[in-house]
This record gives sequence, C-alpha cells and structure tokens, in this order.
Amino acid sequence: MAKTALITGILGQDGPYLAKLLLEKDYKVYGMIRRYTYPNFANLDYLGITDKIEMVEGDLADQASLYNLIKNIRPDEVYNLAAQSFVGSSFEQPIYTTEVNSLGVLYMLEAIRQHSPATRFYQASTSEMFGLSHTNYVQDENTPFHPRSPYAVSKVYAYWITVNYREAYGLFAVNGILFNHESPIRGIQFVTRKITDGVARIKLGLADEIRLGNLSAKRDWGFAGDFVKAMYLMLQQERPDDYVVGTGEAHSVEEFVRTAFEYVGIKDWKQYIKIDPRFMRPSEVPYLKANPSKAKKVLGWEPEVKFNDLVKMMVDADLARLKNKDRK
Ligand code: NDP
Ligand code: GDR
Repeated sequence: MAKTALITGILGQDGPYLAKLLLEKDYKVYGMIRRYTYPNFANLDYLGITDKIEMVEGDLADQASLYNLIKNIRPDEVYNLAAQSFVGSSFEQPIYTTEVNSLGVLYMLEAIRQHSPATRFYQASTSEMFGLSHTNYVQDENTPFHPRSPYAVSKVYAYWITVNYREAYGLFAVNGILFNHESPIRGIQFVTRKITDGVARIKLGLADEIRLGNLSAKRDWGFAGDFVKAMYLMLQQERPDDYVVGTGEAHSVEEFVRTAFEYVGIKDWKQYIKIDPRFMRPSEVPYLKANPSKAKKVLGWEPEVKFNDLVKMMVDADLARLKNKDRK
C-alpha cells in the first residue's frame, strides 16, 4: 500500500518541493489549503505537480478543521509547513502569528494524539529560534534559543510543544531546525528573491533600484529542493529526534546582492541599491550559520547546491519569467 502524507503549507515554497519528492516515492499526497476560492497554484504549477495532489481544506487557526482532516485521512505522515512565515510581518501581526505558528501546532498535535497516534509528525522549526545565540559563530542542536521576533518566539513554543508530545505521549514527532533555504519559487518578500527579481528587472531595463534594509546580516542560505530531503529522512528514522539542517556557510545580504549583479554582468551595482529604513527590523538577527553534522551523520543528508549556483538559479528563473512577461 502506498504511504499517505498530509502537507500543510502546500502552496508555499517548501510544500511543492516536498510534495514532488514524496510523489516520486509513490506517496499519496494530500495538500491542505485554506480555502477553495482563488487558491494560488503557481508554485505547484512551476514544478508541474498541481494535478497529482489531493487538495483538502483546513486552517491551522481552526481546530475543528484539523481534527476532521486527521480523523478522516489518518495519514502515515504529517509535514506541518504552514505558518505566518515572514519575520518582518510578525512585528506588525504578533498575535495572528502566534495563533497560527504556536496554537496551530498544538491543535495539530492534539488531533494526532486523539485520532491517529501512529501518524508521524514533522514540525518546520527554524534557525530564527537561535537569534542572538551561538557558540563560536555556529549553531547546532545544543545551542540555546534567544529568539528576536514574534515569529521566532512563536516557533520556540511550537518546537517545545512538539518535543513535549513526543516525551509525554510517545508520538513520533520531530523538529527540523532548518536554516534559510531559497529557490525560484521563494516568496517575493524574502530578501533573496527580492534581490534576484530586482536584479533581473534592472538587467532588462524594467526597474532602476532595489530598496533594502540591513545589508550586513549574514545567513546560511541553501536550496529548498535539497532541504526537503532532510524533512523526509527525519520521518523515516527508527526513533524521533530533532535535527539542524543548513549548509555550514554564511554569507551577507550584501554578498548576495553583489553575486547576483555580477552574474548578469553589472559591476557598478551600488548605484542601484537604496537603503530604506522600512525594511529594518526592530530587533535583528545578525548572524546565522549551521553546524549540520548530526544530520549528515545520522540522516546521511548533505546539501548539493552551493551558494553561487543558488544565486544563479534564482536570477536565471527571474530573467526567464520576466522575459515571458509573467511578472509575478
Ligand atoms: P511560505 O511562507 O512560502 O509558505 C507558508 C504556507 O503556509 C503558505 O502557503 C500559506 O498559505 C500557509 N499558511 C499560512 N497561514 C496558514 C494557516 N493559518 N492555515 C493554513 N495554512 C497557512 O513558507 P516556506 O515554504 O518558506 O516555509 C515552510 C515552513 O518552514 C514555514 O513554517 C516556515 O516558517 C518554516 N521555515 C522556513 C524556512 C525557509 O528558509 N524557507 C527556514 C526555516 C523554517 P497561503 O498560500 O494560503 O497564504
Ligand atoms: P529571514 O529571511 O528573516 O531570515 O526569515 P528574510 O529573507 O526576510 O531576511 C533575511 C535577512 O535579510 C535582511 N534584509 C531584508 N529582508 C527582507 N525581507 N527585505 C529586505 O528588504 C531586507 N533587507 C535586508 C533581514 O533583515 C534579515 O536579516 C526566513 C523565513 O523563511 C523564515 O520563515 C525562516 O524561519 C527563516 O528564514 C530561517
């Protein structure tokens, strides 16, 4: 019998890459969407898998919808990728962010505990939980948390409630503590995609500036297509556990900007960058770099796409998209 998986956040960035991977492994994939009116299937279309997924309706903020879904489907695996995932917006909408990212996870875990306790559960945890905390400038599973945004705080709750349901009730529930991962279907509000879209527009003469915030922040950027493999592997282990997943390299926002401009042959890139205080955060995370050695050792996971190739992949995709006049 084919395994079944329910993916929340199916219309975002990671949902489609994970769904593609599971479909290749012959899973039956259910994708949870919030409502059927005007769902945006663009990211699933980009990977050519929209018709292969069974869409089901549910909202992390609506406990009843999750109970019904889990009761009816009883999936082998749940990948909880849905979230208010934009750190910047969490300062404007802290309560909504917490309702979805914290309580939503509790609702899902309760639904599993009560209606399908054999279901394996993956929680999309994040390097943002580390915030200011590091040991010799790297973060691993033992690094304490020091969250710096309502988003990061909400994810710390989700992390611990996942650990608690594992310890208290014996659920197979795991946290993937993933560092930033990007792709051509990354949301346009995130800095990498904002840069590659902006660079492509400037190259094609469609824009003359990119407005950005803090250029000195450093992130450990990998490719989403690589990272979803780690999610899958975590749920195939004998015992549930939590894993840090990242590339082990950190680059600044400025380095990302320079690499993207240089790739399209623009050397005097500084003239196109405008620093805009609207994109500064009230409390920033200056530096994130993973030590993914546990994931490598236990899961056998390693990223394939390097920083320069990721930038090129995203710029190429934005150039192609804009040339096709699909100016999403
Ligand atoms: P996206 O923001 O691209 O996708 C999130 C999805 O969640 C959207 O499709 C959105 O639906 C859905 N969603 C939001 N609120 C609700 C809700 N109340 N009920 C149901 N669905 C909802 O995120 P990513 O794919 O980039 O990330 C996936 C997960 O991984 C997130 O939880 C994120 O916080 C976490 N994460 C991401 C990292 C990254 O670098 N990408 C790194 C570490 C963790 P809709 O389309 O309807 O708006
Ligand atoms: P992040 O990603 O906050 O790390 O969260 P984002 O791309 O938004 O910011 C990365 C860094 O770039 C700086 N920055 C800007 N950011 C945005 N969005 N827009 C700008 O104009 C800009 N200028 C500079 C930010 O200050 C920050 O330092 C992402 C999300 O996917 C989370 O859901 C996930 O948990 C983490 O990655 C790991």
